[in-house]
Amino acid sequence: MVFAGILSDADISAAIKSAEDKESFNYKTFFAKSGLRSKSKAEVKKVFEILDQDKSGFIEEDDVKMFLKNFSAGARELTDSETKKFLSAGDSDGDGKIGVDDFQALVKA
Ligand SMILES: [Ca+2]
Repeated sequence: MVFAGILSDADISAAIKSAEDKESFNYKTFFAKSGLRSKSKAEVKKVFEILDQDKSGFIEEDDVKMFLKNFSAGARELTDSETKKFLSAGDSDGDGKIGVDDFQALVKA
C-alpha cells in the first residue's frame, strides 16, 4: 500500500465508497473520511507527491482524473466535471494546477 503509515485501509475504503457513484465525488467528504484532513502538513505533502503521478511538482488535470485510483486501483476515474470542480477548488492562483501549498490548504478547508 502506497499510503501505508499515513492512512488506514479501512478509512481509504470508506472514502472511496463515499465517491462510488459518478458525480458524487466531494473532496471535503473524501479528505474527512480518508483521515487525511487530520494529518500533519508533512504527511499531506507525502500524499501530494503520490498524487502527482508525473512528478511535475503539481497536481494537474490528468493527475486529478486518477485521484481515486491512486488510493485504490479498482476505483473509478473522476468525471470531467468532477475533475474541473476539484481543480478550480484547489487552484488558488488560477494557473490550472494545484501546488503543494494549495493542496495542504484544500485538505484542511
Ligand atoms: Ca503532475
